[in-house]
Amino acid sequence: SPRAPVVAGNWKMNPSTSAEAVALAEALEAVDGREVVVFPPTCYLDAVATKANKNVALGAQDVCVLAESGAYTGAVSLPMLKSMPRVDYVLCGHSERRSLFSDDDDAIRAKVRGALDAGFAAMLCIGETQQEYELGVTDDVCALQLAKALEGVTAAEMANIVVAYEPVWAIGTGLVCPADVAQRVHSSIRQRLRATYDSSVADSCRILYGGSVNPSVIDGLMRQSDIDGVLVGGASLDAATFGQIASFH
Ligand code: G2H
Repeated sequence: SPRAPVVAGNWKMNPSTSAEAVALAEALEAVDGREVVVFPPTCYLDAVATKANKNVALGAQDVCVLAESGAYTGAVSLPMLKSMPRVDYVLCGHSERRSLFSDDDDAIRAKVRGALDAGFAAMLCIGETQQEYELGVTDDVCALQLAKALEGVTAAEMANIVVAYEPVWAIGTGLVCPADVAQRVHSSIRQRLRATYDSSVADSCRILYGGSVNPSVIDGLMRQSDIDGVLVGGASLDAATFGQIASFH
């Protein structure tokens, strides 16, 4: 594929201490020809930036776009992230943000817009629930989430968007979406990008798979023509395991 593969690690609300976060950061390895990215908790970003291999990119798991500063207790703004060293990405629309923190389509669109305007790349997560999967509406759900989050995003700005397809039923469950099923959805997402934008946007946009990715399934996933990388949760918390995933064949 003409697209540089991305192997991203979403640490979620882990590890429990900054000492462990630093140890994990120090153990991260870059891999030639692959973009390795990690999303640590925001409170560890500075320490991770200091310790991590310079060829590993960093991202924030979330951002508050209500204001740049002010009375927003607990929130971290885009300028704050911008002032941190080495932060390139903002994760937007993760299913845990959607389900546990009430991030709706409008909020996600605002975060994507804010991230792009502030000069970050946005990694946009979309994906259907188990019920939607069983109803056979996966493509429609993904198309709608994609359309809403990317409303107003231009073809030129699409260079700074990475899409992550994460079927909710495969997240943290150990149930990996079969590679051929994921390929079919990725192809449908790329088709949507082609219809909304053009072939050049569709052919250059990286579409990652996420959901219980582990070393035993990575090669099968990466052999699919429309799977351009992975977003790894649980398995990214062990540097050796994450390194194995990043060194897929
Ligand atoms: C999906 C994924 C990372 P896990 O949320 O974003 O997590 O690999 O633990 O299923």
